[in-house]
Amino acid sequence: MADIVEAKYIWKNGTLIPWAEATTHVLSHALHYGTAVFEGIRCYQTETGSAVFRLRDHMKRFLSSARMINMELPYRHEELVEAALETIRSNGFASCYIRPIAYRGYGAVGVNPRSAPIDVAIAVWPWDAYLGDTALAEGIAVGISSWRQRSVNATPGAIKSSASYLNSGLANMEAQDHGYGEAVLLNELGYVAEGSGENIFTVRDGIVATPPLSDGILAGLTRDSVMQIARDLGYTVLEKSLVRTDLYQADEVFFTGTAAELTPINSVDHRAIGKPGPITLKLQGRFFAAATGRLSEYAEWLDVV
Ligand code: PPE
Repeated sequence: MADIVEAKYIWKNGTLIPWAEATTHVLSHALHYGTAVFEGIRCYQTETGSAVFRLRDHMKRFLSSARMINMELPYRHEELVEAALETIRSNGFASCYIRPIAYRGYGAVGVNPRSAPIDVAIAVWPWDAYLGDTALAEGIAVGISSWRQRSVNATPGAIKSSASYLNSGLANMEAQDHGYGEAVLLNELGYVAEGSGENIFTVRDGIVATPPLSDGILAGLTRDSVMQIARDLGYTVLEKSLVRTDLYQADEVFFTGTAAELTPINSVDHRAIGKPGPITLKLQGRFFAAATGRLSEYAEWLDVV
């Protein structure tokens, strides 16, 4: 969706190395079999310096994804947190996107990854609005994908594995081919799951709803933050299975994600939802205020760089 913007350094296996040297062999296991897990995190500029949004929770999810694919990372949580901060500092960005990745490297062929080494890297680069320049203010059109969400007993959505993102790529390419800004995937049972790289919410009659984790989605940290913000504002927030027509009938629909932040959805399958609604805009405003350190009640979500 975006071309890479190069930075100076990448953290790899414990040290900062020049961006151009962060390469890997073509026979790396992960390249052939998808044996990698990753994270996406954002660092925002705040009034008191740069700060990373929910860094500790992202690194927890990173370790948990790794463990679920039988990869014990050779770094502790605290070391990964510090490595991310060090990578940002060394590159001098006031705001950026952070991409930790752990993968099975060079040294084994065949599907069983266990004899391949575990490599861990953290890259950072500037990444603007994920779904286009007008997306945050005006919203985007989405379409239900003909591809189904990866199944909970195949490549579970709860594991942020590289393998899972072929599914996302297929859905996103199809959506763009059909003129939509993004895809919405239904799970194997036909319930609304998520976007190719976002969680999804509806608002109807003032009630905020989002699919439960058991519908096979990623436990999004933006989703979690927005649910908390909505509850703190006094809204009822339900985690409940949604069907396609729940999206058609909603007063408001929006996506959440680290890259997508809080992106309004203005139509689903060409059924108009309309301009970003009042609750969407209120939550979006509070989300950005929290992420940029303007709300003291959410200060614990930020780690100063
Ligand atoms: N679902 C999926 C499938 C997903 O990839 C993301 C993040 C989310 C939900 C939202 O999770 P969270 O970021 O914790 O709120 N997608 C990441 C990757 C995007 C990419 O294209 O790369 C992201 O937003 O960083």
